[in-house]
Amino acid sequence: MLCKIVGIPLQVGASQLGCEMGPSAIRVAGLSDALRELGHEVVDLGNIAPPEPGEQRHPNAAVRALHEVSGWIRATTDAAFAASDSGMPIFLGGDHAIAARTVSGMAKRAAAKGRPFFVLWLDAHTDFHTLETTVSGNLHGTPVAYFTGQSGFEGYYPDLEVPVDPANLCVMGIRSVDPAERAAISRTAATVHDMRAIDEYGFVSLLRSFLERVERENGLLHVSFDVDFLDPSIGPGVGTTVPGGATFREAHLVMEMLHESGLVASLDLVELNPFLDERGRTAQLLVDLTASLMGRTVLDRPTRSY
Ligand code: HAR
Ligand code: MN
Ligand code: MN
Repeated sequence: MLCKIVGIPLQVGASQLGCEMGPSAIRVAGLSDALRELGHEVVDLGNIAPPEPGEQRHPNAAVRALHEVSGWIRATTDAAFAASDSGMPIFLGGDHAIAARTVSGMAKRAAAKGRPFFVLWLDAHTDFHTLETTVSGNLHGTPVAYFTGQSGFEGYYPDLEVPVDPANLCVMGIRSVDPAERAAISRTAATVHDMRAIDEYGFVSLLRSFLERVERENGLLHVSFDVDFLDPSIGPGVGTTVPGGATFREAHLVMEMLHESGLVASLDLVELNPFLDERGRTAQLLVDLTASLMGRTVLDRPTRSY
């Protein structure tokens, strides 16, 4: 597989600065070498250039860094669409606001190929705020609402070319949802597995049924991996830790199942904040998880064994 690495060092979508160092830390932790060891070809396309400075205000006075975030989003869509012409793009964040457009760039790619598009969102948070409902004003809490075509982004974020059908969205790992997001996402057809559901049914059965659907419909799958999906005890390098996240083995199992499915077309690795990390261990774990997603196994197993 040809892997295309694209860095998107946006940080002002989060309240705690530092995500702009995320792409560097993931590179330093050895992503390219890990992929090459698995037999993949790797092209590092470098980082997307930052947008022009400026300012834009929103009636919701809480909203922070709107011009900068929307500028990055604008720059990212084209990059995501272009990078996905062949091979598998791996987008290195940057805070999760970048997924507003990695996802919509990939949705555009799927539409160009005439394939249905699916998103697996691995996160402690649903990121389903609009510019009106966000209370913190941190725009990394908005990408899912944006790319599924919720209203309230018009004139602020770039016009959405191909919205993602919420019915094709599966969100896993959830344990922190604001009241407005909770109400809004429950009005959609999105599949949302909070940690309670995962405790009860396990990742395997919940993920398997989603992957079976993607396969049945010959879909293209984008995986958006927020570091805070992980339990803080194994992934401390993120500004928004929430207790009760995925364990080391659960996270690896998810990645291993994704590999076996053969369905993943693109990946985001977001929210890594190297300033908060402990001697690079979260960056290293992200590289190891990506290696699992790309085929690293403990022993040989028959493929598509799920
Ligand atoms: N819902 C909260 C807010 O809007 C927290 C959002 C945090 N988002 C991320 N990415 N860290 O998932 O402020
Ligand atoms: Mn997120
Ligand atoms: Mn999160």
